[in-house]
Amino acid sequence: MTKLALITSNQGKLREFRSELSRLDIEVTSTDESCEEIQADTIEEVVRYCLKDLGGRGVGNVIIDDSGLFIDSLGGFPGVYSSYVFRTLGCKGVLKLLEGKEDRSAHFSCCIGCILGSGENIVVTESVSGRIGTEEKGNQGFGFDPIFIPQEDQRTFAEMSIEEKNPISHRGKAIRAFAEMLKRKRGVR
Ligand code: ITT
Repeated sequence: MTKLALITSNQGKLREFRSELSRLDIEVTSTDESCEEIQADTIEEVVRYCLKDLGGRGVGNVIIDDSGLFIDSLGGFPGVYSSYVFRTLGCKGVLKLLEGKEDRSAHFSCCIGCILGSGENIVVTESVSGRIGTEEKGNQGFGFDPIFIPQEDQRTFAEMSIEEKNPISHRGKAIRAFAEMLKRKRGVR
C-alpha cells in the first residue's frame, strides 16, 4: 500500500482525501510538517512555492491542497483569500456581500501538489461550477459548503455526504486526476 502524508490543518480536507484514496489503496496520514504559504495570485503558485520549499528541505511523500471559492460577481473574490475570509467573514459574511446581486455564479478550485520520495512533483488543479445559495443549508462538510450549490443540483455541498460530494467536487476530481498521474509514475519510491 502506498503511504502519503497530507499537510493540512483542515480535518475536512483530510476526510475527503482518505475517503477517495483508500479505495485506490493509498493510505493518507496526517503530519506536523508545514511549508511556507505565500500570498500569490493563483492557488497553483501557492502550491508550487510550497513544493519548492519542501523539496529544498528533502521532504518527500507528502501532499498539499490549496483551494478556494471564486465568486463571479465579486471578481473571483475570495479566491486565494478564501481561508482568511472564511475565518473572518464566514458564510454569513459572504451571503451579506451578495445581498441584492442577481448573478450568484461561483466555482470552487482545488490544486493538489505532491512531492514523491524520488523528489518528482505532481501538480493538478480541478474545479466545480455552481452558485451561492441565499441561506446556509446543511451541516455536513466544512468551510463554505453550506452556501455552495453545485451545478445541476439543488442541494448545497453541506447537505451531501462525502460519498455524494467527492464524485462531483473540485477536490474529488483533483484527487482522482492526481491518483491517475501517480499510477503512471509507477508507484511511490
Ligand atoms: P490548510 O491550508 O491547512 O490545508 P485551509 O482550510 O486554510 O487549510 P486553504 O488555505 O486551502 O485551506 O483555504 C481554503 C479555504 O476555502 C478553506 O478555509 C475553506 O473555507 C474553503 N474551501 C476549500 N475547499 C472547500 C470545500 O471543499 N468546501 C468548502 N469550503 C472549502
